[in-house]
Amino acid sequence: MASKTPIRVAVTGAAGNIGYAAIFRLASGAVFGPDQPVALNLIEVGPGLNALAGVVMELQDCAFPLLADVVATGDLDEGFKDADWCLLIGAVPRKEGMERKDLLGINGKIFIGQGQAIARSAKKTVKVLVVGNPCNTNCLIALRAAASLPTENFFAMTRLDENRAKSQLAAKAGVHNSVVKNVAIWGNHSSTQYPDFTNATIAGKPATAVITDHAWLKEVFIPDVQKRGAAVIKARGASSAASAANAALDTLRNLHVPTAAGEWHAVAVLSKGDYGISPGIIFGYPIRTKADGSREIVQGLPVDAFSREKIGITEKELLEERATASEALGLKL
Ligand code: NAX
Repeated sequence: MASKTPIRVAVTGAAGNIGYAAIFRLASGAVFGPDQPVALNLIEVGPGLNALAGVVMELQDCAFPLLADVVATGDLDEGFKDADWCLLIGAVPRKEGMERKDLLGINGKIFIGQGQAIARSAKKTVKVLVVGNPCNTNCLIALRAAASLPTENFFAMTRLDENRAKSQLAAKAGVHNSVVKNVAIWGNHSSTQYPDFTNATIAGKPATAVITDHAWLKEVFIPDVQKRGAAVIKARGASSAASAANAALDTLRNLHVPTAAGEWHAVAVLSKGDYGISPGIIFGYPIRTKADGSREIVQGLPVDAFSREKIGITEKELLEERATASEALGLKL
């Protein structure tokens, strides 16, 4: 095995659909590279713990050269112990008849407990990526519960939306998706998100110059990206799992490795007012990882009146979610 110190990744919901699609690739070196050992702390609850025992057997059966250690547990402190990264995937799904407020209350309690345990047991430099929905507000709850940790190290996943948007733009332009860059996803990972085609590029040119059908961009592309998750559920009979896992791993890699000059990726972070957004919500921004490993919101992108209106809609929804979660949990987020 490579001689570097392993990177320890804690994963909640590890035996669920997304967890199962993520951890084998993590163990194979797909995220941190072929010379970087990885240790996995796998966290589950209830019946998920039985399934997790089988997942651990499968990890053993892969004999991964880079997998240094596996911990499987239902205990949060054991699970987050010494973690460099926490990938918070497990969450309670919305069931029929459940109000949004109920969902925010149930998941809120989970993310309070997880935030507190991360602050107690993970490394002080730990970085946390929340995937479990509603991921922006769950991330805010975890961040507030882990008050001793730097707020800059908390992220919510909007990368699946970025990847979906890139793929749609590439198909419309008749190019490979690898030449589509800089698609910001502003705001919430929900149907109000704003996939920003105005700042995107295709083969180095503005996307709006390559795709001249601007009515398509405004009236077809945006709602298609916003509702892509629902379309996958309709077709597959289950929600996005492999693509969500892939996006989570893309996010980890992008936050770990410096971003190429002039490029950025989509991830949601705590707003401090950049681009006029209300401070104190977890908002999807264009983000770069700098050479020193720290991250910054890309500044100075043009935001036209159309974009401003769309960004305002998703900002309003996040403010409402924060108010609803605060009320459900009886605290001020
Ligand atoms: P599954 O129901 O397949 O798996 C969830 C797993 O989490 C289960 O095994 C369950 O036992 C476990 N779990 C539940 N509560 C837990 C807790 N408190 N601690 C540890 N484990 C816990 O769901 P899956 O399809 O994997 O989706 C997971 C989450 O990702 C959902 O909340 C889903 O809405 C969200 N998604 C987020 C996306 C994003 O882009 N941010 C996209 C995909 C996905 O919809």
